[in-house]
Amino acid sequence: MTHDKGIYAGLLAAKKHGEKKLVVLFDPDKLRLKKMEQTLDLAVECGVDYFFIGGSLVVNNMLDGLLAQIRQRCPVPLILFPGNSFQLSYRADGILFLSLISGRNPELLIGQHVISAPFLKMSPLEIISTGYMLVDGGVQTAVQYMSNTYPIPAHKDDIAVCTALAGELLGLRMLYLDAGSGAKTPVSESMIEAVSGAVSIPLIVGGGIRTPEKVAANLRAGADLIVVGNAIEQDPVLIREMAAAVKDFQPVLGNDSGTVNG
Ligand code: 1GP
Repeated sequence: MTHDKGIYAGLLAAKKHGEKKLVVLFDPDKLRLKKMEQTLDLAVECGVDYFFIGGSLVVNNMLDGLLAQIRQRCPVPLILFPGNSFQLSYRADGILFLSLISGRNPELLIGQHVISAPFLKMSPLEIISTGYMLVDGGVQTAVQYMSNTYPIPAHKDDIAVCTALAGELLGLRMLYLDAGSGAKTPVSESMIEAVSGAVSIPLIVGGGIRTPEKVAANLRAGADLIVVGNAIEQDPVLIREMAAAVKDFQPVLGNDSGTVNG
């Protein structure tokens, strides 16, 4: 049976106290062993909060192996971020049970969920239903092609807000605003601010984030979790700066007013 491992409860508590989270995304198809070990060690050293594991197209059958390798080396919670219903494993701690609410592809709104539900119901994973909102990032990303959906236009904050509201009202427990891996233009601060002001569930933001300045700007705009994949994969040492940007934003200890440093 599915387990509550406290991941979501932790995220809700963090949101309540204004604490922000840094997530590193690993795509099992892009494994480079040496960089991987360096990345894991840096993630532990810098206090990365979660790892997301997944990709639009996992072709190398390395998911279990990758999860085992990470687990052996570090204690950071592992959350599946599956591109399809083949990317499931009991070796993770939790899973984003994604509904692609920015799109109109019924397979990704409910079809794949029906297929994976019996597996997930029996699994030890903590299941966190998440409204996934793909936003135009200036290039056609893998997720856009593979999902056969249109992203939300980058400047249509109102569409993003209405989509997010619908997701929250449907009972989804988190929202993920994603410009897609390798996006040229990440999600704008204006869209993040509009969405975070409209809903009260935790907001994940990712896609094309390459600098600590953009991390800080997204947090100021209201993102609760920041996901970085490509940039860290290319230069693992960037974790230090990204983590420092998140840390700068944490609430001042002992201050109940929610004041932040950032
Ligand atoms: C993609 O949000 C993630 O789904 C991360 O994107 O690889 O561009 O950081 P990047």
